[in-house]
Amino acid sequence: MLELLHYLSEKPRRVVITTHWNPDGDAVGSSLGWAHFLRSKGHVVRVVWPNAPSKNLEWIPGVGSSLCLTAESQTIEVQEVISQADTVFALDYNTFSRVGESLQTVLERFDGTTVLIDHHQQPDPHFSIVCSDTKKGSTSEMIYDLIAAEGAVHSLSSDAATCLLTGIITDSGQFRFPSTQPATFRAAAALVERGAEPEFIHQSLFDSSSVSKMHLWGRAMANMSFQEGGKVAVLALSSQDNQECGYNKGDTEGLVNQGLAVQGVQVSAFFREEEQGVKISFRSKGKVNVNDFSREHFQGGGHANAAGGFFQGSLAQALQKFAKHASELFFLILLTILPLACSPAPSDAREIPQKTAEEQQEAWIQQHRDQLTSERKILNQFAADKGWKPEKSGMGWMRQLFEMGNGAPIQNNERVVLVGRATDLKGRVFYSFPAHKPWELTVGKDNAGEVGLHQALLVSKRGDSLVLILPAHLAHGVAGDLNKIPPMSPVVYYLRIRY
Ligand SMILES: [Mn+2]
Repeated sequence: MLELLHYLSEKPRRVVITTHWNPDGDAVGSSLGWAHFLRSKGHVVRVVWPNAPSKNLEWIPGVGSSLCLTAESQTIEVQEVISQADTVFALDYNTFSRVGESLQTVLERFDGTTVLIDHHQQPDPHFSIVCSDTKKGSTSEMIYDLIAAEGAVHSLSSDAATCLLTGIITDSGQFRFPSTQPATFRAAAALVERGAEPEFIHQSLFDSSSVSKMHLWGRAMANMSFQEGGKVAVLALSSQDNQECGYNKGDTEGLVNQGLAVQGVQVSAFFREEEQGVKISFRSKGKVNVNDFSREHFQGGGHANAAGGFFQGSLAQALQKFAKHASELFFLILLTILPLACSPAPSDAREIPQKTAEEQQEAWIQQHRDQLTSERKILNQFAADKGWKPEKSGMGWMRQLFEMGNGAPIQNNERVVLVGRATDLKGRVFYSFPAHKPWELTVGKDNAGEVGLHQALLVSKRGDSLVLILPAHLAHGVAGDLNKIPPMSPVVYYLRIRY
């Protein structure tokens, strides 16, 4: 942050401020708020959006003025403006691929200073200056913090204050999401003091619904369905729904939150069918991480509690895929919390005294989550390298069937006899149990064998030949088996189950 303030104080810069595709309240609010401020400090500023903001944002001070350009419709002008700039800001997105193909190409060729200011996870490190804070509820709040750090809040115009408060209100879900902190309210209070009017902003944002929007929301809510014992709400609009209700861009923004309004719901998923596929929004409460889930299954991402996604195919196929994986949303929480139980107290706890216990725990959880994610990638790659397409369980183990047996499905408490070996990912053998010395165990009961092994046996049949890939936490975890399997080691089982 200081690096950026220093950079801006050196001399007036020629600045272009960009945001993500389909700029929302935070993207428009932060880019224009920042633009108004930088202009007042003597910099030459243009705002470039990949495409036009939706209709309910057109009242934001600066929208429609010569300050702003839209890359989709003003391609040549945008190229010119960027080629003349010495500084490009990327606001409210984490990597250039979020701006749409044509603007992305222009930005990637830009050879001046690039500055990222964003609160999304996984910021691209390739910017000249990176201001990333994934704990912040909005980029607009980050912009406010920058201006406050400069000691310049008193110089904010009411237009700039209105822009920034708009971004804070929209991205915090009106001060409701967990990222809403005391600092958020302090920023909001200061912006109101600088002339932003909450009533005007709220009315402009929320009391401007079109008839088509009301009909679409009504239809989606009337058909809302529930999964996972009422913990997951599903909202969906087919192409036919959109056509019949006269869908306009922006009509379904915020609709996904309606699912969370139902008692007991922890995850809301909204699917909207488009020509090219299905656009998906996820929202969650508490520790349920929809960012990981969407990355894994729906080519998307975002924040832990709010993420987007996409599915290539029909609405029915997207819903089917979601139903198949929905239970993982809750397993992922278990996976991140369970390993904590056996973690040693981190030695850096004393070295970072400014972290509260809660922040420390957040950091551990995030660390475990990252470990699990990278392990999952390694295991997926391992299977892909072998040319396998294993079925994947919600818990994280994978099972590749080579030959299906004719025997009965295996039940809990049954005795099974296994022939094969257990290895690491490089094929080094931990244990082998050849035909003359097979391994006998009782399913679901024996201490012998790992959780993942028992689970996989319960979906197998006598006579099956299979490979089972277990991530470390479902094998012997942080300790290893204190014999041949080292700590934190995935285990691969090559197995034949005897009749
Ligand atoms: Mn944002």
